[in-house]
Amino acid sequence: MRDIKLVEVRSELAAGTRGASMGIDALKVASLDKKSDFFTRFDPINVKDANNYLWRENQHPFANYIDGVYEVLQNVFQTIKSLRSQQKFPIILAGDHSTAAGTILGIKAAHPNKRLGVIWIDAHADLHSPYTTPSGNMHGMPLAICLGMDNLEQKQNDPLPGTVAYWKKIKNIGGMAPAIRPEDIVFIGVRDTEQPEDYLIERYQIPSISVETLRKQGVSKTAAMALEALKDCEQVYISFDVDSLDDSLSKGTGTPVPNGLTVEEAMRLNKALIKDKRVCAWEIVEVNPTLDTENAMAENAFAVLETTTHSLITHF
Ligand code: 4U7
Ligand code: MN
Ligand code: MN
Ligand code: MN
Repeated sequence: MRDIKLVEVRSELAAGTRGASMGIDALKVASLDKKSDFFTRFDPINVKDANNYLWRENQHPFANYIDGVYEVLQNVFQTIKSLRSQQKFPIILAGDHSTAAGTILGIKAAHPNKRLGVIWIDAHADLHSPYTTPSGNMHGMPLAICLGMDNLEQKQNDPLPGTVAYWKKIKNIGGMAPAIRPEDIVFIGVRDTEQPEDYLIERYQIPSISVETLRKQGVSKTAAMALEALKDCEQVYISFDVDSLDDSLSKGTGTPVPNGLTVEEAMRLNKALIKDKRVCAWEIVEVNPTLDTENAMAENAFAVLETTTHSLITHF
């Protein structure tokens, strides 16, 4: 049996549009509208956010609100490290995707000798650093944080010294950087990347399974392939950014992208992946109800959350 702990992080600072911190509550509204008892079954932990930074001026071009993001990531890190040390299985509901870095660093800190693989289901590769980001939004940076990669070969920006100091501190949360190796990442559904990210994917041969390939070969084979690519990893973390879904199903997220997954595909994919015994945490992020109509995004995301959790509970 898995000892599931629900973790809520109302993160917001690292997204480019406002409102992702309300995503968790939108998921709860969706569950009520669907008459689901999902949220009665868990007693969630609330991780402290730093959304008060939004009322101050951003001091950090190329890494917006990195001072606040650093606080949130430290809080997520502590929570996940402690849960994993107690052998709990965290299911994390978060606003912006930067929190995934805190989760990954926390998993690694609890079990530093276990090689950690990451399955990243997203329209984006989230491999930017302050030196390469086109937007300054840190939800595009969590994997670079965990890899400890600045990608200076592809440098586009000159962040301020104060920003660089925070970036170093963030990469070193937990003091065991880097937490993952590039060959231990698998992308699924990634279809909107920039040149500096393409460079890293190519250079490190990071496996990336497209929506088209998933459709051609089927969901089960895709899940098996992703897990096989991580065969040398002893623990696996799955991160699900709702913009992996097609833009027709994900208007309520900050960066919708065409040609994405259907809800059915996302449900079957996560359901299959989470049955692997090495999977030790699962995360869903980036629902933004302020961009949505009639909470459609949260309803789609909730369907994925409920199905995946159900698969975890019934399988183990
Ligand atoms: B998400 C982007 F330029 N790459 O860095 C950027 F397209 O967590 C998007 O995957 C990042 O939603 C999206 O701003 C981050 C952009
Ligand atoms: Mn994305
Ligand atoms: Mn993302
Ligand atoms: Mn996103």
